[in-house]
Amino acid sequence: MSELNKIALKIISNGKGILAADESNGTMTKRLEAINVPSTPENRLLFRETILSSESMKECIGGVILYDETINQTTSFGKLIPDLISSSGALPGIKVDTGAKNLANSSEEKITEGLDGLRERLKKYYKLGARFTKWRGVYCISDKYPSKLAIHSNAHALARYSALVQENNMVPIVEPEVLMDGDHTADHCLKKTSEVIKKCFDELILHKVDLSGIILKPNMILDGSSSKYKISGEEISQKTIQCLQNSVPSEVPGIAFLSGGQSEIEATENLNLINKNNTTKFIMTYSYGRALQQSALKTWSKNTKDIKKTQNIFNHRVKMCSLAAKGKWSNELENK
Ligand code: 5MM
Repeated sequence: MSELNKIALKIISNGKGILAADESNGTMTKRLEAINVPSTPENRLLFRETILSSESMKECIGGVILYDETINQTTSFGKLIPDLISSSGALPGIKVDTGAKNLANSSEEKITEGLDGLRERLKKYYKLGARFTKWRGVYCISDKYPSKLAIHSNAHALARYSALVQENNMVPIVEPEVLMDGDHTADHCLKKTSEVIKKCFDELILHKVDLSGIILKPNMILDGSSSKYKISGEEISQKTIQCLQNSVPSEVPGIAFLSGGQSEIEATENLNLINKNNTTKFIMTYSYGRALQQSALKTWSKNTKDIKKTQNIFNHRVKMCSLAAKGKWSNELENK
């Protein structure tokens, strides 16, 4: 077993998953302004140190993805953020892409940037404690999109990123996100997501990436958010499993889904069904941003000093997701 494989398994085994707390300052500002909290470095830190100090971190979170600002911050009680994460038994991770920009010659689509100077940045992040990283490719979906150009160029970038990350002894999270926006059907999502993932693996293999030392972070197979169709959770789980079974090489240790705009309950319920019906050998867990933090953020905004109340909400959400990662979640436990 390679060192990278061990790290990947440590992050995602035994019902553990990933907390995606890597919102860039732009995104975090939108989230905080929506709850009438000024987006200052201090407030961004305060919310994050509150949830990162929660009890459920120990049992349910294997890794936390951070943004550059956060990995360099020290909590109000004097602990470095990466040390706070490690003290709960989880591994600190870092988002290393610099965002999705318009793709030349297909400007309605995006290409994720950040390869320039990446090798040097990775060394700096390793010293700060990071043991895994994240890069997100974003694909819009419609009759004509994602184009071959977007599928190819984002896969190429994800592979170059992954090779550099492994060269620096960290596990790359490979995140190709086919967005939920649109009126497409789940079958169209299945077709396009499969194409996107297959191309990512073609490129990862070409770039000699050790597939046993990565974690794939895909979207689930869903109807578009404005589609008139709404398939059942059972169908979501079956189509998602079918997609991954047919497009992910067997060496990959596990899959950690993004929530992509699903509600907290939808993301939990769908993950639970995926695990109940999982016929693959892949571990299937969560790498949620919004679906782990939304309620906690709302509660926190009402009284930022009531740390316990925010932590209780976060603990419940994380525990429900952890149960779902084992196929043991139920509505009764949700509402208990
Ligand atoms: C946490 O949000 C991340 C994106 O932040 P920026 O857009 O500000 O860079 C995002 O990559 C996230 O890690 C994944 O999309 C999963 O988050 P969700 O909310 O979809 O589970």
